[in-house]
Amino acid sequence: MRGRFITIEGIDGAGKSTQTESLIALLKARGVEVVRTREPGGTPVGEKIRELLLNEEMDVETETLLFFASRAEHVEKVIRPALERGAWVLSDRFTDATYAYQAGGKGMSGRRVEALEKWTLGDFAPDLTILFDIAPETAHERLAARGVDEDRFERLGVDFFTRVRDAYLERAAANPARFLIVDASAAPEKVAGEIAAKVTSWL
Ligand code: Z5A
Repeated sequence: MRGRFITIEGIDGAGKSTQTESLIALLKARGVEVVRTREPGGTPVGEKIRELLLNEEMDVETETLLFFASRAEHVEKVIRPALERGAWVLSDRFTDATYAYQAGGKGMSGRRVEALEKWTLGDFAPDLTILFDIAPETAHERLAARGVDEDRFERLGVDFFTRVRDAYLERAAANPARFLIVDASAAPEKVAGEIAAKVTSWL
C-alpha cells in the first residue's frame, strides 16, 4: 500500500526541528517505515542547490526556479520511490514554503509558482501538512537565544516574516482538509501534545 506524505511548515524558528523526533516516534509506533527529509535538499543534487540558496544573494525568480529544481529531483529520487514501497515520508518544508516565502514574502507571482508546481509535480501534493504557527517576534527571540540564523532573520526583518506567516495561513484556509495548524508559541511539551492529538485524530 502506498505510504503517506507529511510536510512540516512554518517560519524560521517556529520549532519544527525540535518536534520532528517525537512525531517520527508517533508514526513509527504504528509500525510504518518513516523517511525523514528536508527542503531545500534531500538529495545529493538538492543539497548542492541548498548551499547556493542559503549562502548566495540572488534574484527571486532565480531562487524560485532553484527551489523547484531541487524539489523535482527530491520527488523523483526520494519521495515517490519511498511512498511506492509503502514508507511514510516526513519532509521539513515543501511547496507551501515557496508560496509562503517567494510569493508571500518576496512578491513573486503566485501564478508563476503555480505554473512551476504544475510543470514539475503535476498533481503530486502532501497528504498532510502540519503548520507551526507563531508570531515572528517570538520566533526571532528563539533564534536570538540560539545564536544561529539570527542574521538571516535580522536581514529579512519582522515584516517579511509576517507576510510569510500570513501566506501560510492563507494556504491553510484554502486547503483545510490538508492542513493541521499547531500553536507553536506554547512550551515544547504542550506543542508535542497538540501535534500528537491532532495527528492521531487525522490518522
Ligand atoms: N525556503 C524558501 O524560501 N522557499 C522554499 O521553497 C523552501 C525553503 C523549501 C531553509 O532554512 C530556508 O529556506 C528557510 C525557508 C527557505 N528560511 N529562510 N529565509 P533552514 O532549513 O536552514 O531552517 P528552518 O527550516 O527555518 O529551520 P529553523 O530556523 O531551525 O527553525 P525550526 O526548525 O522551525 O526551529 P527549531 O530549530 O526547532 O527551534 C528554534 C529554536 O527555538 C531552538 O533553539 C529551539 O530549542 C527553540 N524552541 C523550539 N521549540 C520551542 C518552544 N516550544 N519553546 C521555546 N523554545 C523553543
